[in-house]
Amino acid sequence: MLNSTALTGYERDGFIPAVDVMSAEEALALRQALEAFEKTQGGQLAAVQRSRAFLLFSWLDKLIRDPRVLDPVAQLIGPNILCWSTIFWIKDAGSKQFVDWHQDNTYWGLSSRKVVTAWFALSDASEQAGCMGVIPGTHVGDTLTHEDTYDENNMLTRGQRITNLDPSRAVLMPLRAGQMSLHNYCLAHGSGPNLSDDRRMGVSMHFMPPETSQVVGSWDCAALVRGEDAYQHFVHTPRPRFDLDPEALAFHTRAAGAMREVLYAGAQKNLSRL
Ligand SMILES: O=C(O)CCC(=O)C(=O)O
Repeated sequence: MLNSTALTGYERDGFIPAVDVMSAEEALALRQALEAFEKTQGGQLAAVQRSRAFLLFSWLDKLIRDPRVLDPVAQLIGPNILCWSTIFWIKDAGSKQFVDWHQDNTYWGLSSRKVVTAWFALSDASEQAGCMGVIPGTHVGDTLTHEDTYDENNMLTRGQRITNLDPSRAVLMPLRAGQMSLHNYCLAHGSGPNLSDDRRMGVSMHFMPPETSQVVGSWDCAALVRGEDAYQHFVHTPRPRFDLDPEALAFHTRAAGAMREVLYAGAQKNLSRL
């Protein structure tokens, strides 16, 4: 559970840098499950497999419901919790890929400011490996101006970036495999390239209270992972009984498509990065 210092820090700064979730061995088993899947298809995840993969992999379906993840999240957003999406963030060793400074509330179409991202490390995300950094306090006040650059190495859907930001205020959030960071999705965040000799592998899980609604997309879904949903603004997703369960797989096609529609709304180009 989060202590009062962490909770006060979250209110003031918009993030909590490192929370222990599980041992490095347990996290390694999840990494191995993902890498075994990559092997079966002869290479990295396809873009569409990066998003909402809790509908594809039963280990990820379990992670978004794991009390070690949800107990701290409940302290931040309350007892009733929907998981809007998950996204894999994998930077191979030595790759030039980076994530420019951005605020997720600018393009997720969600009505609430109370959305929290739990970024879980499947491998060590050190400073050298390009861990995430945040700009404290940017989760309150006006949203900052963004521009779409379509930069080929920027992993964001449109290669977006905040135009006028002082990166000297950044705080880095290195994580060991098995830890997670928590940040409010209105907080400016980003990450540099992976200069280590191992893959930097993480999955972000995006949790929201059920009063949230989708204001951009025409149809959207979410997993009810704890408590009750008195609002029913999102269609509840099915659970995969096993990896690539055909029923959940068919739902994933629609769910990933709906998310892509939201993320690319109003963009000049669709780079199909998710
Ligand atoms: O993995 C990264 O470096 C960035 C992740 C991110 O932007 C997010 O979780 O919202």
